[in-house]
Amino acid sequence: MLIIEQEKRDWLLEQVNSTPHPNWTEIARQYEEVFGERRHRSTIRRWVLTLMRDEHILEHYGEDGLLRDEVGTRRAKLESAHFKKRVSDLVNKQLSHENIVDVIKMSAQALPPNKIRLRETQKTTSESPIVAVAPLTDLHIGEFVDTQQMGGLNAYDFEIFTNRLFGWTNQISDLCSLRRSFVSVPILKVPMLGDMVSGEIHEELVRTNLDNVIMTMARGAYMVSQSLMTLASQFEEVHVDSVVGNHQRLRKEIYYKDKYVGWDYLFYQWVAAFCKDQPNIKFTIPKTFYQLIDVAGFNVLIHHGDAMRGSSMQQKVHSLRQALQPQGKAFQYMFMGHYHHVEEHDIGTGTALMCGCMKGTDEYAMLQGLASRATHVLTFFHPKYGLISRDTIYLENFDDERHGFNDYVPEIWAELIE
Ligand SMILES: [Mn+2]
Repeated sequence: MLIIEQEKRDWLLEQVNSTPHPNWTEIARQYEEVFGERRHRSTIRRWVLTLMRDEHILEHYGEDGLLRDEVGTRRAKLESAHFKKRVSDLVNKQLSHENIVDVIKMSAQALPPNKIRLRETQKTTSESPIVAVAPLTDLHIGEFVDTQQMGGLNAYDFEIFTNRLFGWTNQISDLCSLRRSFVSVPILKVPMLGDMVSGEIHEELVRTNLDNVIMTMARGAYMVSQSLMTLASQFEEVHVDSVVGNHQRLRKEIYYKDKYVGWDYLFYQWVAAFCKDQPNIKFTIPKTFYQLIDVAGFNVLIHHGDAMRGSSMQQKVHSLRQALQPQGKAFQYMFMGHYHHVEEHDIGTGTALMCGCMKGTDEYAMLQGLASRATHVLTFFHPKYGLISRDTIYLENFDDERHGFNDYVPEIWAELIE
């Protein structure tokens, strides 16, 4: 139950009852005008949704119902804290991370599968189908970037993340349709390159994150699953290959042993669990922090990019090649996240590509002189010519476009999909 003065309560409910599509930015602006308090639009939205829920319970179950709900909510919060502590305990005791993964696989209900409706190409002039590669990286879900401190350069919260993800989904779909006017695109690859949740590796993140890392991970995974399920209906196959980032780690200190143990790894497991009934999505979630994936016959090395710290890109690529090549793991391309911007390096056989970032510039990046836009890339691979094109997707374009995902998260996650 939300404790808020009656006057504000009535005013807020009045605003949303008068329109089927409330404009939260506008309501937040008017709220400040009427009550003289500045509240972020995501806060206003959360309040209103809670108030509407309370009203609904009161109407159907009376005061007792509200009380029961309050008790249930508190219990769920305690359980969430308890679960978090158990995760840390398990990890600290070096017990098997797989136990947690098993719990996720058993407890998560899958989203209902989507029908696969391939948009057939009318007449293709090219014999060889091409492969689309759309990395998802550095979502930093749960991080809050304050637009006021950023001077309006960027803003980030859960709602903006969801809007950007929805826009990304639609643009990937559009850009593939464009190609389909001349060639077929049966396979979509979505490498997930790490830093999916904000995590708690810095004190300032612990202080300013929007919610605890457990809820963030589950809600974020639920949104990403809906995005993948939407795309899966448009391709014969969708391959999701993942590597973990550096923000996923459970402790502030940097560790290299058991690097897979952390929030990204669990996030990927949640996404896979939500998508398990969709027959044409295949997940590869390894414990290694790099993967060689086959794209139209080319070897693409994917990793987060934090291993490339220090010396120049050319040197790092060279040493990786020297180590991997004798094992028959030669790579022609390399895809990374971590750098939070898009950049290409020619590495002789192809490209080392830094694939952007969903969060965009934050306070840290701006003050370190690393400002850039929130971008993602979409690339296409031809079986003979390799990477033949790269598109850039500017994600801030979707900030104010209301997404179409289901973002209602009940207190009990098992009821997530209803
Ligand atoms: Mn990052």
